[in-house]
Amino acid sequence: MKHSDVSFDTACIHAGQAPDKLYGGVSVPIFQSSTFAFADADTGAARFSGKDNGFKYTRIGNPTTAVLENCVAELENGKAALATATGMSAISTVFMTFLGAGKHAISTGSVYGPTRTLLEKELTRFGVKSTFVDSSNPANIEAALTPETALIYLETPANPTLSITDIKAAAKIAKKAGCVLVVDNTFCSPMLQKPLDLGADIVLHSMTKFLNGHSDVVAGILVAKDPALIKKMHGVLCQMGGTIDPHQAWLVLRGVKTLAMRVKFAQENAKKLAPELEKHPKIEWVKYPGLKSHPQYELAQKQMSGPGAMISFEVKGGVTAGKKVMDSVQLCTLAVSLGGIESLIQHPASMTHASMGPEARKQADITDGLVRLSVGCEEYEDIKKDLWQALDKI
Ligand code: LCS
Repeated sequence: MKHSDVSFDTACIHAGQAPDKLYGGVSVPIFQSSTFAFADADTGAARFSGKDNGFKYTRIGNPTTAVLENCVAELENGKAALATATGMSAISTVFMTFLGAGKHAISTGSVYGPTRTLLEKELTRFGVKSTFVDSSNPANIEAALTPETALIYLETPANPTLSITDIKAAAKIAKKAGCVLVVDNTFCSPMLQKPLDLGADIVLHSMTKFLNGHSDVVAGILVAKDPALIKKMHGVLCQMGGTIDPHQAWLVLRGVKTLAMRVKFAQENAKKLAPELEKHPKIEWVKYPGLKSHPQYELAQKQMSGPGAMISFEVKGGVTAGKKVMDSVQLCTLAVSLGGIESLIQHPASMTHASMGPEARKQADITDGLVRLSVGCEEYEDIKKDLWQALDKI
């Protein structure tokens, strides 16, 4: 059954999955095996030469992982996918595949801290240059192009500013310049945004977040419409070694079954919370794609099928007041990560985006007072009561 034949919500439960052929198990079996026996030496040789596509070694491929890859590829309207040990493993694989000495990358300035650090501090050691731009204005992407630009990297909505980039406009620029367009779709999940349909070449996720959704796994994935791109990245991943473990892959498959339910519920909570937060007398500003005050509100309406469950805000009184709120919540958990079933609150400048350093944060508009809230699936009134009592403590 293909996603095109059923609704997205139904596809989350069934995509890429059928009862197992041996015993009819409804849940996909976990093939917890590092290696796979060959019937004879010729079969082994055929598998390594690519004439036979059977499994050989779990770093190179695993049946449980393959089911997850087919499932997420379908949900993203892609043709092929490559699961990885973490979101950062997906990101480093894409960079190691398409960048190299003398090559140049253009990236959204406000990206997950370690993504920017990887480009800015690690890959520069290997001769890669990067330019970070406010990609919410596509002209900034175009202006940063050089003859060496090989890759354009977008995070939209961006972590943690929730700034939004026009994927279609960026795709036009990438196509004209002959470079690969990569979109980190972690904040939306395929439920709310389909970058491949908007012209991106590769979409990636930290599956640690909404796709798995239970704050109990770290994992990543890369998806493309062109299987040749996935094949190229698979080659690099096999050498780099950032393969997902089959048990982790199985846990994510289980999480994906409830993706639509979780995202809808959390998003409903966030849609109610954001305007109420915006009116609260102790709040300086709120950034949420579903608010008319969001600078790219119109674009969000066009590009995303919903505004999501991530909210950023600043409390009057800046960092000190923000810390008081984070120290005073009792239901929301003070922790990094996002997209879990539980509400999580954190301080990007001192936590997720600390590695970027103050200069890069300033350039990316990540203020010291910004507090990020990943709205979970608790009852709305319980979340609101908790936040309001924490705001009262200031
Ligand atoms: N992309 C985005 C947009 C992310 O938010 C993260 C992690 C990653 C990639 C990396 O994924 P990982 O390797 O952790 O699976 N973001 C985190 C955050 O905001 N808080 O803690 C982790």
